[in-house]
Amino acid sequence: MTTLAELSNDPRYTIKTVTTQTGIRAVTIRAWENRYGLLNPQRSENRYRLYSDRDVAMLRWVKSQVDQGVAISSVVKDLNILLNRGDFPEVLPAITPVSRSFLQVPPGTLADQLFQALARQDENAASDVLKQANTMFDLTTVCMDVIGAALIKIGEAWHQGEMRITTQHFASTFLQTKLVTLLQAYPSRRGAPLILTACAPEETHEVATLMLSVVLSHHGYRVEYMGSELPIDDLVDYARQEKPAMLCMSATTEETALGLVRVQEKLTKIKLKVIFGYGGMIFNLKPELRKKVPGEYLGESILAGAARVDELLE
Ligand code: B12
Repeated sequence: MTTLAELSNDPRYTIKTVTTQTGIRAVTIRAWENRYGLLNPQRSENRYRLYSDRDVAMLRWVKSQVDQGVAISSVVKDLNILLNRGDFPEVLPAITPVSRSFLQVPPGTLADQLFQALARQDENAASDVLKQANTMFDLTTVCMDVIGAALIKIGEAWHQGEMRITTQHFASTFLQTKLVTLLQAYPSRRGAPLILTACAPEETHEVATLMLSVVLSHHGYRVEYMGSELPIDDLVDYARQEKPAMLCMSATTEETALGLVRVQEKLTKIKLKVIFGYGGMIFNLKPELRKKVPGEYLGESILAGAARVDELLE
């Protein structure tokens, strides 16, 4: 991932803009500056504070630490130690949505640029596009509208024979790694329920499950992403051991959707008290399949699914 050191230090944004980009109130930003010496923004001619891209990213990092329960005084102390060592933290996308009026480039354009860079197997250019996305957009937008959209373009290019398999593997692995990093970057709520996420048996399409995992972890849950092509017995055995509140799975084809019935049967057989939730492309294309798969159908989109999980685990 990109570190704060790689971002511009040019003074650009007023405190009002920074508030929208970070979700931190202006009064809090000023209090952190006055009490703890966090940031020393330059001033415009009329004495307004002006923040740089690096400042904004630093505030997001500080907020992510505070949200994990670390005292602001300790966060600033830790940050200063890191900066003095030249050890800059990673750039995180904003947790709160960024107002569209501040966006210089729409997310779809960045998804196109990301796709083009990966199609050329140009890792540096792809990292630069993601760096820009992380400074401009909130987590959900980076995840769904930039990384997710680029992954779909890559899959489509492969399906249409326009992209060779090695490039598709390189590009998919690059982006899936970025999604996993996002999954690990956000703190879970203290005592939050554990959710296991996995692809349906024999399902090879992983993107939706990974994106669901990122969004659920952004909702504060402890999420363990189990990946694809898991043997059912092992998955059920792991669930018995870990006792998650929920098991969420995604299926893209009819065949893999029907594999979910077997998972549900095994869970029932061992009488595990877990909510079994599912969704995926094929349940949107063939809604009648929802009747065949027992458990909780979570909805037609990842965001709808995460909202349903909130209701179920409330
Ligand atoms: C990317 C992709 C691939 C990649 C997968 C990379 C990876 N590791 O994930 C690659 C190139 C490997 C691939 C391979 C195959 N693919 Co493919 N692939 C796609 C593509 C382009 C995008 C799928 C995707 O990731 N979408 C992104 C996610 C986020 O979208 P989504 O799954 O629709 O999810 C939305 C909803 O369904 C819902 N949702 C999804 N899951 C869940 C879960 C929950 C709990 C909830 C609430 C909601 C939810 O939320 C999302 C929206 O918010 C689609 C075509 C397309 N344009 O959609 C074909 C597609 C899915 N693939 C298809 C097929 C058949 C295959 C193959 C099995 C066969 C083949 N030869 O083509 C192979 C498998 C080969 C193998 N053994 O690996 C078909 C599936 C047809 C069907 N439904 O039966 C499609 C539709 C292409 C087509 N038009 O024929 N594929």
